[in-house]
Amino acid sequence: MREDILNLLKNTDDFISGQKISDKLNVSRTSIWKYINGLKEEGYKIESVSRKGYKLISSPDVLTYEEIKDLLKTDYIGKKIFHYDTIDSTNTRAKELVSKGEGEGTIVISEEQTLGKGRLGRQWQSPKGKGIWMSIILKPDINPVDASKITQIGAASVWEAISKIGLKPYIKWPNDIILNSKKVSGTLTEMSGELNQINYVVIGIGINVNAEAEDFSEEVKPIATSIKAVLGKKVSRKHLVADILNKFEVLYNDFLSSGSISKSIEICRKGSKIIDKEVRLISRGTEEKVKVIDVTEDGELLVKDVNGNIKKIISGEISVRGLEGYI
Ligand code: BT5
Repeated sequence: MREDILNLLKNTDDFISGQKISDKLNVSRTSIWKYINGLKEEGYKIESVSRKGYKLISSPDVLTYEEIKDLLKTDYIGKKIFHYDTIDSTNTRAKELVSKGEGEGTIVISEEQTLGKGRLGRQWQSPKGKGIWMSIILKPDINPVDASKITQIGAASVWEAISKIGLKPYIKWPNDIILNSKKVSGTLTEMSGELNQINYVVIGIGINVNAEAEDFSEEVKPIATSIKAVLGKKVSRKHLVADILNKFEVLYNDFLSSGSISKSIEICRKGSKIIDKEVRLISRGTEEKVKVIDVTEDGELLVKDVNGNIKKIISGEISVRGLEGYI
């Protein structure tokens, strides 16, 4: 009923009377009043004028399906959104939901994560209402070794959406999005499957949208930034979510039909700043200095080591750092 009332308010430009809502939805006017108060508590600004009824003035920036649906151009990505106020990790929740039968395209979004996960057991700080903390459930019929390519599709989609705001992000292979030399977004792709079959892939995307420096720990502060910090003003999270999902579906469909992520790689190359640069590759405690040559059509990093040998590095358990520091 709450959704029905909200939909009526959204679809009416002017006031809608309590009587009209009552007739349409077959609900008492006292109940309507209660629902309206509930919506107001959630942050919807609703004007109530006697004899005229109710009018929706503005909606809160919450990442519920109702707030995002009108901005989506997708066929199946984001057609179902599980929204939480607070949760341990959207990736963990997404995996639980798949085991309960949730299918391709379902999204989990939380306003806050208390145990947000980075790669390799690292932590992802996810302050309340300040970012996009979301996971996409996918069930691609692909070879499990190709699952990591989906990270590149995610990174390309986020890069495009942030660029659309007018900023100049770049992609630090394989999963970081950087603004002004600091990390604004990261992607964590998790997979369950057997040797030659995928059960599911969960791609978790974290973006610092309206976060302030104080929202991060002392350790993360020097390397993290947010879109607001760089742009100098708040950004609508729901538009950003929709832009990412709209782009993601196009690139993911292309991958499924062609078997290639070349369209995403094109974006990753365009957005990459490490091509032609010397970097340190860090993996399981070992470090190697290499020169980056390219990102391959399959999403691997093509590098030249100190002995002049050319190697392909697959994402997975590797981190890339600049020679002087994080970037
Ligand atoms: C990542 O890991 O960059 C993947 C982050 C994925 C987060 C999303 S949010 C939705 C979904 N649900 C989850 O539980 N996770 C996903 P990695 O490359 O390992 O980077 C982690 C490192 O980035 C940490 O060790 C910190 O140094 C730093 N960090 C932590 N929180 C950050 C933040 N909010 N912004 C920038 N850097 C951060």
